[in-house]
Amino acid sequence: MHLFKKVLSVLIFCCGIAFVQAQTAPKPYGAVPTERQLAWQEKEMYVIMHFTPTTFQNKEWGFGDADPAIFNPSNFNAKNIVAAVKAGGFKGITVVAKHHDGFALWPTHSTEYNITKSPFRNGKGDLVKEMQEATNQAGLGFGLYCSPWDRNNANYSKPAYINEVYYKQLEELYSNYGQLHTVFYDGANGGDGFYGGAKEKRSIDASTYYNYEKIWTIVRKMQPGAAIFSDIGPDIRWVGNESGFAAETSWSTLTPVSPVKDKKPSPGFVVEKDLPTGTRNGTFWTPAECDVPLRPGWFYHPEQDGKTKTPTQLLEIYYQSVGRSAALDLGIAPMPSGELHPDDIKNIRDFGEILKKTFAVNFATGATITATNTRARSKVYAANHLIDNDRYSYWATDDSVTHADLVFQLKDQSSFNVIRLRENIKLGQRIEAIAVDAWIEGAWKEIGAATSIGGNRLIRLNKTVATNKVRLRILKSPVCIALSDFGLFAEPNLQ
Ligand code: FUL
Repeated sequence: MHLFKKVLSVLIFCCGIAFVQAQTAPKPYGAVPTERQLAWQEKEMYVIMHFTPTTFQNKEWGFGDADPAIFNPSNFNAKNIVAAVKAGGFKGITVVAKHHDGFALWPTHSTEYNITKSPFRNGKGDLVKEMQEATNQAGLGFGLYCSPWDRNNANYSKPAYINEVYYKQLEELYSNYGQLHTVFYDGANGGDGFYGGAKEKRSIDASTYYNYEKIWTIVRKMQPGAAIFSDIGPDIRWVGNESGFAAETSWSTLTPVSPVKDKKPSPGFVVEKDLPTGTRNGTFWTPAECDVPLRPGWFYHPEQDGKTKTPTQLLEIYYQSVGRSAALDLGIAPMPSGELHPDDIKNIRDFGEILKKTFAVNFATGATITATNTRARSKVYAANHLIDNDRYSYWATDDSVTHADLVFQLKDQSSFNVIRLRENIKLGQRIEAIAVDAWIEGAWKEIGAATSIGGNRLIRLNKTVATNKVRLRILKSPVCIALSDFGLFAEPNLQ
């Protein structure tokens, strides 16, 4: 009787722990994303369009002295551009409303140097509006970039430019062009320019002149849904290069560091070498955006015809950006006619077709999954959440379990060469190392491995694997695991 009582109390105690854990989700780990950042993460790919008088001058950085009369595209049609972008699977379009040359593509009241002084739509045009309407009609997100550096304005580098011109431009743009999904802030700061005819070099202190704290307040107030991109976030960080790749180990958190001791980091003023990797256990949730032009330059140059990135090159970029939990922001550049070059349209479309085919079938769907541990043995955290279509339902382990194995008995013998993992990032970025094995000729064989996982990790294998059983080993995590997605896919040419 005595023994029976003891066993009973142990049993009650264990059930108690299991019950408590079943009721309690894992505690979030470190910095976590906001709703705005979650929405951004799901977008994965969007484009940024450069098209100003600089296009007509065949330059990359307009000096700020171009005659507005040269901005005269004969065949500009926003719908055609949007359709080409959509065919590539991109989910948004950011328009450069003003680049460093200072020319505003909307009828602004802040400067004379704007589209109403050009022949476009007989001086009655608003290119930003045309793009916004076409973008929203196609169901894509709209974003804006208004360069703080302005090589046209006579007052650039003085308070008058910032207070009477730049903030005003932001207010016009953020109130008249619908709900923005992202806004882009660039770190290019000062240098030589036209500056109202002064034609000189002007330097500013990037950490103070623009007063980014004020700018972020304007954005938050007027566009609360817009994810802010800059070298240091606050929502999305620059990845530190314009080649389109995040580091193999890329954390979604960052502790920005200033290049000068005792000064605050700011856009254009940060230790760049930290940006491709982010910071493990960084202070802020600040995942990376990889901005890279489709052609060698951000603007169209006829001599670069034939150098448009091919679908194969774009795929490489995709796996090293989107596949490393970053976003891909691809630069598109209309020709002076206002149209995209036929090669650009074709390569974007073909790239999109490959992606569509690749991710059409998940060979892990319908698998029977066995886990070495499931939190509180509860259905709430069961491994089958890894193969449902909910990005945030997840499999979790008990608090004390920081490595675990899962075996996926696939429904059928399958051939694949892409593996996808996603953590439930609402609980932070947890996992630090994983490996994947396939059951081949009666034994487990390692086929892939990765470090950081985060919101989206794609492992692209060099050859197709054929098997009916796959094992995922979570090797390292500082806290219990919260994984939401496991997928197996095949690129079309390898099927
Ligand atoms: C850079 C700019 O200087 C380029 O001209 C381009 O706009 C790119 C997207 O950002 O830093």
